[in-house]
Amino acid sequence: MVDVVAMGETMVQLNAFTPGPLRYVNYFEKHAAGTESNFAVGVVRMGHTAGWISRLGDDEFGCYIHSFLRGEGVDVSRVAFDSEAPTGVYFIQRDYPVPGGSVVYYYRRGSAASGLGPGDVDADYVASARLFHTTGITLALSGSCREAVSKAMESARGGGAEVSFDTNIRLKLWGPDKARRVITEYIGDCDMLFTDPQDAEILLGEGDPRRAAEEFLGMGPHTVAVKLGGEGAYAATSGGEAVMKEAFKVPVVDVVGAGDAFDAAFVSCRLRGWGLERSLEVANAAGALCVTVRGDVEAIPTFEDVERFLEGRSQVFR
Ligand code: KDG
Repeated sequence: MVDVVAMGETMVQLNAFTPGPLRYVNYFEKHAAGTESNFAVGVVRMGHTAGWISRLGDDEFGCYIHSFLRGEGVDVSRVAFDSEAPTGVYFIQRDYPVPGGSVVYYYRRGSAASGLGPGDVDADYVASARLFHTTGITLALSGSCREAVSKAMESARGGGAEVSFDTNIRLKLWGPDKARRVITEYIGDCDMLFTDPQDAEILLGEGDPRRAAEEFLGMGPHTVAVKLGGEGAYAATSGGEAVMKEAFKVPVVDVVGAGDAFDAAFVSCRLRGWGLERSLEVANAAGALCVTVRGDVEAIPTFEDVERFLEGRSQVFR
């Protein structure tokens, strides 16, 4: 039994070592990355137990991801290996054409994780957790992934576990109309919803954080957090609370994965019963720390790291 169960695809990320178009990049750094497993690593760092449900290719990259996540303390007992389909891979192009930005290129069609289905979901395992988490990326992967999400959400709710969901719309995986149609069907079954103005615009035709949060709250979740990148985040609850927190200014090295660090820290604070304002501050700190280092999970902080960050007491020699 674990506190939190996350489900979705994890890929090998090949992060360009030099800036510019990928065709001219000769060196890449290998990382294990996937929004839901990033989240699982984040909640483990924050002091909870977490499990990850997925499928991996029975190949070198699958072995790498499996042992990496196990090494991070994530329970991988519900991960299946598939000998017929590969582990997905994606590349990150850096600083081009937008300096400071990243472009993602996926090689994941037909991947092992896109074959995830209801048979991969251990209903008792999910029902015994305190929270189940997934994202719009899993919903985009395939019909069987959507069935797996439905079963996991149903199991969670049946067992009294909360459901958290990040809209995470990736337009390289599906078009805005399908994303809206599908994601909207699932929002009513979520307790905590994470989104950003771009996704809110696609889902509601409303990118203003306050108005979007209000609309989402009317669809079922009791808590909505709207991530605003370098501007911070806004969160509101069905109980009438609402907080806006500015982002921490840090040197930005790699923005990919920051949203997952934010979600994990926010959920962790809420599971501890902390208030909205403190939760948002810790989540902003986790997102800020994450962008200072290459890779998705490497700089997702522990609570102690967040505390030191917030106190500004980090020391060079420890
Ligand atoms: O949040 C970071 C993820 O988007 C990244 O690691 C890749 O999971 C990923 C995906 O499917 O895009």
